[in-house]
Amino acid sequence: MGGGVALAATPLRAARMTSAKAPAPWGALPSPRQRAWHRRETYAFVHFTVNTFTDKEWGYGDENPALFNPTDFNADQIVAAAKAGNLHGIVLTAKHHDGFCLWPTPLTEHCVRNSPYKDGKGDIVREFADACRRGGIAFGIYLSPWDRNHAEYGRPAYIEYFRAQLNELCTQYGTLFEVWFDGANGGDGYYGGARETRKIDAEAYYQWPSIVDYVHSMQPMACTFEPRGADLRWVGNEGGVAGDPCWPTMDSKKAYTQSDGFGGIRGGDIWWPAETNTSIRPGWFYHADEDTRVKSPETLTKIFDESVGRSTNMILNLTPDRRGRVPDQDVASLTAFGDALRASFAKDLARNAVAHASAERGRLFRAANVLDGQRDTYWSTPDEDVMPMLTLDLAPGTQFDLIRLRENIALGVRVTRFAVDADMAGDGNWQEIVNKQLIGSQRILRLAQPIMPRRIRLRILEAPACPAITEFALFKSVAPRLLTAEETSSVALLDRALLKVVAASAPRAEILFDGDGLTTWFTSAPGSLTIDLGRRERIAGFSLVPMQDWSHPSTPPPHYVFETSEDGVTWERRSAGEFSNIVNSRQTQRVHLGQAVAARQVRLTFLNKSDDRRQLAISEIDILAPF
Ligand code: FUL
Repeated sequence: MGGGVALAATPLRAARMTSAKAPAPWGALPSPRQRAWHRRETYAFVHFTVNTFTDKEWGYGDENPALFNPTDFNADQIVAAAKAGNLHGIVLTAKHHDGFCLWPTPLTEHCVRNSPYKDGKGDIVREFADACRRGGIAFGIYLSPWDRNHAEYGRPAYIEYFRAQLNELCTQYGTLFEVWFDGANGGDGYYGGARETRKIDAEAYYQWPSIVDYVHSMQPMACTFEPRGADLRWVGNEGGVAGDPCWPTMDSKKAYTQSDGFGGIRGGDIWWPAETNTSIRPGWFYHADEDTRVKSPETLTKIFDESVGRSTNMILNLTPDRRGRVPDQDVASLTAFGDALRASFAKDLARNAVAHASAERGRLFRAANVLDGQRDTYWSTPDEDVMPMLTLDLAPGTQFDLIRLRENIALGVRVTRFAVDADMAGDGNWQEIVNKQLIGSQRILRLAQPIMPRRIRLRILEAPACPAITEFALFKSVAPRLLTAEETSSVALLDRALLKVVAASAPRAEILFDGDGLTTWFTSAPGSLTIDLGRRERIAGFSLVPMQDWSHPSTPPPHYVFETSEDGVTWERRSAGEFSNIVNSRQTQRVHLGQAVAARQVRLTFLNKSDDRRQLAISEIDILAPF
């Protein structure tokens, strides 16, 4: 059992094998804090601040702290939602780009101390830290380096302020597992009243390695995110997908592009693994009009496969609402996703298999180690044997569709390419079912359908050093429960099925309501659109998704006029203005009327004051209901 085929023959050889030394590490290696981070696999982001109350994604920095007023904040509810979704930690936006601090810091007036929340005596960071500890999950913080409120942003005094903020957060809230520094940095903002654009050279301005050292001096196990010199890198997109493969190594001497972040660099000289981030909704903050756009448990499972399954960690953002709670439909999706994941990985079906290998390094490194559920025991081979094979003879009836492989990353990433083969009838007729690069901390392979072979084997096809495989596990997936219509429905938007275009400056305007962000309505400027709501409604405003294709020569509409009518004859102008930062950021735009109005029809006019020759391009429009 587990002994090598031709090994352990003579006492002399057996003695040599038992005392065989561990293989030498190969290539870049993770630090202890990175090794601990790799084991966390899935955790939550929480975006919650003044933006939650202004319905924005990026605050300008001039928001009144009095706006921050959750009516029923409950950190334990948010922790419970995270745990339902199998998320083992929370990274909280202690300060987003608008500069508002969720903790009562003496360093600025722009903080929760000056909000109505608990009469200015509240501390949201502490409530999260305590709830995480009570719930047995880890806690970390996001601190935006960009601060659109601070008068000194861009000058040396702001760096002192930023470090002092870090000092407070790293010394007053217990152990942190992660400190997140956002790459979005510099642009227009309030800046203490200057209301101007400030650009910085981030590397020179922050001196990131010294900030990373500063964090580690206070929080030795906290992994810092993103800038060069940090423990973790960005995966290069916010869609929740890592490259296949996504090497945990990078090249310290080369400039770093987004696509390097996606795939990593095989053989790179530094261990700088990717964290894969995405939000459970389209935005990072809560918007009532996204209540129907919560990612389904199936989508979350796909994100899990394409992040954790590719040796990265998954950070899934949750968006507490104005009460200060994760909304019901998000909890339903998280629970269905988490339940399916827990059930799928509950039982390793390979535990009763018999493992044998084409070579073993000795008894300490025998093939059976891949079945013992221990991360520090592993199968390895003599140094020169870099393309061995490990076979599992399965108990009859073993049916599975998930394969999980793990390397002992303390010894580096050793396997470059591997295959998995199945012998369905046990007659030596092997079929290759997987052929991939990279195992790393964890590789999960989901088969299109369950199989029930007699034997399965791992073949190392390419490697610069002998393998160190800690796990070869098999599971049978459990599909997430289907959510009911009630669990996913919302009241924040008018029913799109009732909306009718009655006049438009260009054809095909119906595709604005097709729910498909990839279809686009083009019109020359000024464009206009009259929509019949199907019946008299109370409405609170509208939202607009601009086209996302940056390579297209058209432009999102920079200006709008919004009118309503109760009879299609008399019109009232309700709002007009500029969409903030639409041309550069292409975020969803939301226009809220001061108070809800009755209407049967709405008319939108889109202007492009700067360049009338370019076509305007819009993907989606919704009419907001009062909430
Ligand atoms: C981005 C930010 O600009 C978003 O607002 C959000 O915080 C996301 C996680 O990172 O760069």
